[in-house]
Amino acid sequence: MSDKIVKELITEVEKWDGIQGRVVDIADVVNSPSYKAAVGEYWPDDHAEHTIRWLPNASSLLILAMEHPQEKPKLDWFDRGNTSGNRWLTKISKVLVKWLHDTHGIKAQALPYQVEKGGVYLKDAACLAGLCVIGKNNLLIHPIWGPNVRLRSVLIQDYLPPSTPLENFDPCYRCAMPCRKACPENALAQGKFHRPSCMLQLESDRGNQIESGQEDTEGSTHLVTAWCRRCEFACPVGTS
Ligand code: B12
Repeated sequence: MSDKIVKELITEVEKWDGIQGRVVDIADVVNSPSYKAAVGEYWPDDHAEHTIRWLPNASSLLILAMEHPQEKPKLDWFDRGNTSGNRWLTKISKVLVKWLHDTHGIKAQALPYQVEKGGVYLKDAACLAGLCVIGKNNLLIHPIWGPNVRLRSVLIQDYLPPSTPLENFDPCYRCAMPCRKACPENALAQGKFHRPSCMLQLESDRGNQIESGQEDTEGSTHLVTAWCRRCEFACPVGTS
């Protein structure tokens, strides 16, 4: 029965253009490498203590991946504290929460993006769910979309059978790794992602906003932050 629900759920997710979904066991997610690396950071022993309280005894997590092609840069433009890509994924998560409830009587909860607010480490969850693998650019690599993906998650109270990680997909094997040379702050030059260097570039992006091509409510030029995506775009994998 629950296999059938997962199948129906995935069909429901994939009715949206450029969206894929997979189910993962929440216990595996909170034991994944990012949680170990980030001990003490945004992750209290009792995760009910986050800004939002998780559904009690939740068992599963639905991971949503959205294709974020290069030719749609606006999806990533940061404006009024969010991006339109993230707003779109939030909307989809809420529709799916309602669908799970109305169709199967299953309680679910759309989780926030930020880990400190009760979100999960999305890359780890997407790897475990078999949507992508982690590449040498420290980003997820999707078999079709390459690193041009954005994520979101929905916590599900019932246990739903999880998907399995991808096998036989090793996109960085024998790659010359142009991603490692693409970073203007050399955040990948040592072979391991160096967060403070990446942050320098993103701070610079924040300080150098670009014109969106629209006007704000007062008729002035509307400015947005276009975050650096060079480590994404350097990757040879993907169609977008
Ligand atoms: C905080 C944050 C940042 C911070 C810090 C990033 C960091 N990695 O430390 C800053 C602001 C620097 C940043 C930068 C960027 N970010 Co960011 N970020 C996040 C956020 C909110 C949390 C990530 C985090 O703190 N991870 C914890 C650290 C410890 O993990 P980590 O460095 O990734 O390393 C762990 C994994 O690689 C894991 N791992 C390694 N191998 C394996 C194998 C398996 C099987 C598993 C399960 C795990 C695993 O183990 C490592 C720890 O030991 C997520 C959203 C979310 N809720 O998850 C987005 C997110 C990761 N960011 C994203 C993006 C796109 C970016 C940028 C390209 C900027 C941009 N244009 O938005 C850059 C890319 C930098 C890079 N090459 O990694 C996307 C990634 C999409 C993708 N294709 O992977 C996410 C998922 C958000 C989204 N919109 O969907 N980010």
